[in-house]
Amino acid sequence: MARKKITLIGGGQIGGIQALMCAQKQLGDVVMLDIPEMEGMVKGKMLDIAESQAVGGYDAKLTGTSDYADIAGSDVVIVTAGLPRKPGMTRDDLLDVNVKIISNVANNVKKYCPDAFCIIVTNPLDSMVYGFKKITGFSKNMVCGMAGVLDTSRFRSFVAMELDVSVEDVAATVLGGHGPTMVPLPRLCTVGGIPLNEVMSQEKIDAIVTRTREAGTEIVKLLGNGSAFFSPAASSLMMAEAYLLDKKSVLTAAAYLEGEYGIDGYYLGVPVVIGAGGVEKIVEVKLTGDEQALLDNSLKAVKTAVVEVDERT
Ligand code: TXD
Repeated sequence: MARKKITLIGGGQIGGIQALMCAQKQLGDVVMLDIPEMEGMVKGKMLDIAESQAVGGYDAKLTGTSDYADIAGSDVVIVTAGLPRKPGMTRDDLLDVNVKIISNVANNVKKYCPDAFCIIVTNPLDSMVYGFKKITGFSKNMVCGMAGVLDTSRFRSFVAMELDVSVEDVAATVLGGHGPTMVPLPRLCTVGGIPLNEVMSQEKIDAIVTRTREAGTEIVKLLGNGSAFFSPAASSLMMAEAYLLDKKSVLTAAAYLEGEYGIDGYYLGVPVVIGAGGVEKIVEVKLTGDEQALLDNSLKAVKTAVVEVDERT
């Protein structure tokens, strides 16, 4: 069987870790594309990873480029092209610059790999994935955004840290837009099958919900120059792997909604099944009135950004 081809558009902090993880997981050959000014940087990164393969014991062809012709025939495209946040910035502050970048990327992906499963990572996430789908015209099952896997991973990590238990035993779901209005659902969190509120006080649960909503900002403040990259890289690769290996994974992703959760025509983080068909299914959880109100509030924030994307695309 021929190797799969994975294209990473944007070879910065997240792109570099994604490339390393793709190689280590032997998901396929990897092309990393960046702007012409960064061609040396991406060629250098890919050569560096290639030179680690003899020690790591994995094989992949790794290409750094600024030429879109090199992405032709990709099975998966992951987009991180764009500016990251600096301390004091919100994700929406990136919209103006990043929507131009996403438009350029979308036009090229449409031209060179119209059959790829596309995972958008660039912020502000929910409006950037909306813009990408609008420009490419790709079907909704083949375009999704990565945020929920990361937000859920953060929530699970904080629960595991607090209880001093294996994070593998913590299951959770975080819905909504990727920003401070996201909707962690402690009601659906379990620790080894036991509901969270049986093993943790409400006060501590509330603190974890707040920390999860601000987790990206916490990292931005600590790093001082850029945003999280290890966990976003791992999270986006989990989605790529679900598609390439037809895992039918149940995870939270920004998916295009057409009536689900009472929302129509927007991308928002909801539980989905990802397999060989891309986003094969949107899982509809029955929410309480309060939870639905929080989701609607999160949509409001996303809608504001989408209006701006619509004006610019
Ligand atoms: O959960 C999530 N979705 C996220 C999203 C979590 C963390 C960070 N998230 C966002 O990902 C972040 O706010 C940024 O918008 C992206 C990428 O973050 P990263 O930390 O990797 O940023 P870098 O290191 O600045 O890398 C961006 C690269 C850089 O090399 C640029 O030269 C390149 O993008 N770039 C482009 N590549 C291709 N084409 C164009 N037009 C282009 N413009 C810039």
